[in-house]
Amino acid sequence: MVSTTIARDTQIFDLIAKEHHRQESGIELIASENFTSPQVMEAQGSVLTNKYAEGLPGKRYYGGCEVVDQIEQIAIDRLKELFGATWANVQPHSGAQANTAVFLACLQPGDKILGFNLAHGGHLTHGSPVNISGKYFQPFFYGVEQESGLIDWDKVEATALKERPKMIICGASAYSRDWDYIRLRAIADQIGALLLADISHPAGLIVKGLLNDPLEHCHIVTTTTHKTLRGPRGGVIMMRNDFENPFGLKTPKGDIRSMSSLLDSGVFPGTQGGPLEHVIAAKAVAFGEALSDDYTEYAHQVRKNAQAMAKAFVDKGYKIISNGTDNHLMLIDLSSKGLTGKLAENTLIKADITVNKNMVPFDTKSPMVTSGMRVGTPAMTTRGLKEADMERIVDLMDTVLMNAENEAKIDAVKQEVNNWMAEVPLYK
Ligand code: DSN
Repeated sequence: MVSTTIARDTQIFDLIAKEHHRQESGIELIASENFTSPQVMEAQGSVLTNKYAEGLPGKRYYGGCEVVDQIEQIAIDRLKELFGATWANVQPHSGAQANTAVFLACLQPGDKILGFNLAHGGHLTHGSPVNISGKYFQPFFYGVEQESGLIDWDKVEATALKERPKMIICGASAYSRDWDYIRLRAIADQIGALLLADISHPAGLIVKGLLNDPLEHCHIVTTTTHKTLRGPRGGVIMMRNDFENPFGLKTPKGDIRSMSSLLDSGVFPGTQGGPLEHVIAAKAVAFGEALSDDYTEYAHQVRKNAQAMAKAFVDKGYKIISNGTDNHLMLIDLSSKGLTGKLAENTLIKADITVNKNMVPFDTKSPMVTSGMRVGTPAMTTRGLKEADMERIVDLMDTVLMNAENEAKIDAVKQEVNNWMAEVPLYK
């Protein structure tokens, strides 16, 4: 039997135990991280990891897929219900994979794409020259206004009309405001472009109606499943309405293909092989959780906490890009406090408070130093914290940041953080 003949890998399991302790004992503010439920991890750690299932439910290239077919279909159905989609593919291994599959399905090498500038809060996979999206396609960018920190839709329109991209991409990694999908669709329609929304960050707030609905207006929507959605690490692609591909791509028989069939092929065999059915099962569990009333309450609290946190930072004289937040995160410009993002990240971690350094729009510092930090509330809201706790977190962060050279003060904050987190255990 496998279980009795293989020695336990204590080297790895000891490290997993250490990581568990790190997560339990610290304050987690990375906006893209969250804590899944035990049943999500149980599904992901199941025997499903043993199964190959290339293809789609009912149309596989392997035998023995009767059970995983049911699991994947449940994941698809729950996701469609959650977002009001009519078509979904739950196989992308990540958000980057989901986006790459969309590009393969919709574009030809060299086609123009227009995305939100990475240096202003956009994402690597929306045209960055170091990513396949910027190497295989011709990227153009829109950004935020220096004064307001907001996207100017008129400028997006002007760039779109000038460059005439085949695809406009909206969505961000570090933008705390909502998106005008109606306006973006109107811009896309003027030039016959496809509109892709990558809602990886705010997806969990969108499903509860706390932010504008991208599926109503965007041709295609991608998201990761592990940020506000609180599922396993992974990606998905969705549409509310299927349509014929607008650029005339035909099958070998000469038929015009529907966008859903192109997207399915963009995932497999286009950019992936066997789907991770254990992760898909975990996605199904997470989508089921997200359909619950408990999750509705959670999503509302994530946003209330972000607003309380933003106010607490502003009250202490910190500059938040765009002066506030509509979603779960905020981007803080630390330059007026005489700090860099790198110093903030490295100092806060000494007190077991985890954030990430982040470029701010028009940053003069390199991506490895940066002038800002990004913070978000999804993880600590999962932990049960409320608005008053956000004020306490900001107090602790401010103490650390204003005493970056004072090891005794930082150590005292670390003690407080560890004692506090022991009172709100993550996995009982
Ligand atoms: N790296 C993720 C984030 O932190 O936002 C996006 O891929």
